[in-house]
Amino acid sequence: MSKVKITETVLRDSHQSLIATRMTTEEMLPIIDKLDKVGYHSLEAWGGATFDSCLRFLNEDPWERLRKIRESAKNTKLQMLFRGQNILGYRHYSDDVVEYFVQKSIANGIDILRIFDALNDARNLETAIKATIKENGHVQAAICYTTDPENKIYTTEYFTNYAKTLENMGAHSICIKDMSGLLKPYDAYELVKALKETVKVPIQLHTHYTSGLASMTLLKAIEAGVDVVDTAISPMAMGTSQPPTESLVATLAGTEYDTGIDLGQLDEITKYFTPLREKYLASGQLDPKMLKVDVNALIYQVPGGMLSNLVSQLKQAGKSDKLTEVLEEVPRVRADSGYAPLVTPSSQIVGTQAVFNVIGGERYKMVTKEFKGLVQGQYGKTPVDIDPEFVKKIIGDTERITCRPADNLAPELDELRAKIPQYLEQDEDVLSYALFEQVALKFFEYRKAKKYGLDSEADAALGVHNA
Ligand SMILES: [Mn+2]
Repeated sequence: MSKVKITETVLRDSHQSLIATRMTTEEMLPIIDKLDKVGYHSLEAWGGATFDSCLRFLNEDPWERLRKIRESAKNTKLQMLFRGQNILGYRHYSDDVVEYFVQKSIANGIDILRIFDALNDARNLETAIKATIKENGHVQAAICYTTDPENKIYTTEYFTNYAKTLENMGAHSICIKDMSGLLKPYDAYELVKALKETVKVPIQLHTHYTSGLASMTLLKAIEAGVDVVDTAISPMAMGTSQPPTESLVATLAGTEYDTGIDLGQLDEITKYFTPLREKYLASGQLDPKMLKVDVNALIYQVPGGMLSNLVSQLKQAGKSDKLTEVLEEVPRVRADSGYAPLVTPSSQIVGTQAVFNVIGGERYKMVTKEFKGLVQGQYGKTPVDIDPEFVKKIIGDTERITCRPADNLAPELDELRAKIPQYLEQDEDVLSYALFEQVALKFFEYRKAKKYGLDSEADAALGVHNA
């Protein structure tokens, strides 16, 4: 049995899950050298939320962050999360934007791209996979893990079939992406065993501690032969984040799964992040509520983040008493609309429609634009076909999209560049603009003001961002 390898998430998912992605580059840089010496399989360092947060809240250039991390992490692979044809955004982009984004990510320091699609529609991964292979990057194709109440759709066979498809498309490894902490230990054992029998490439497991299962789930997955697991250094672990790195390393030490990682070295990293955790707690950025075990995800099969969205939508509408009704409506809306895994953006689309169905007094009396898009096929093919009568009820005679949605999109890059010549200071700027238009423009303004020493304007821009 080979050693288990570890991906450390402290630079990406752990602070995304615990402190709304607010860790700054300045807070990261002093510890990169030590992280680099541990012997991790990889450092997860980049993704949609970190990119967005850099521009929107931190007045940082996300590309600059990546280059700085790369500079101090000379030995360890850097990994990012990539939403297939959505890149790091919320809509489908044309192929030329996807290809250019992949090229620039790798040129600036990314080694491994973890690529997924919210509907597990393999066609939405095609372009990103091809581009990554072309740039000599590592394609980690991810399966969004989810469940259905009767275990009829998301069966072991569903996942092994999808993994086989992804391997045939050129994936160098497969990730089970359990974004909501739904994967239970014995199910993980069975799933990993089945995947190991189906595909030849390494299997990695990503989960969240939210429902309190994650450390047990990793252990059972390891016993089933998983190759790599995601963990977070303990001050930034547990709650809605990943299981703690140190505990797993200690658990496996001296066994056939020994990670080879030295606990003493990890302790130095723990010591670095402990005062930062205290700082986040004191400032309120880290809410102790995020740290408690939340079994709602298992009861209602909705992710923790989605649950808090539903609560706040109902509160805004003055209908907080309707939460139970909404939670009962979510699985019905999900069933009506093709049983998508609940992850960005499908979780928001299904959740909001469930809220409308309950507070509107009549189901589908009000239908959101995004829900119509999901039913129409704008996001790709849903895991289960939608009943034609329901389709007609929601989109009338509008034609459905059955091809890969990006096949309908003309190249966008040149047009995007032509819109903002005055702001382009590096090749990558057009990509920041493509993904987060207004937010990127505000950042470009801030950067310009700062560069030319217009301090008052720079401060004003900072104020707007933090509002
Ligand atoms: Mn995650």
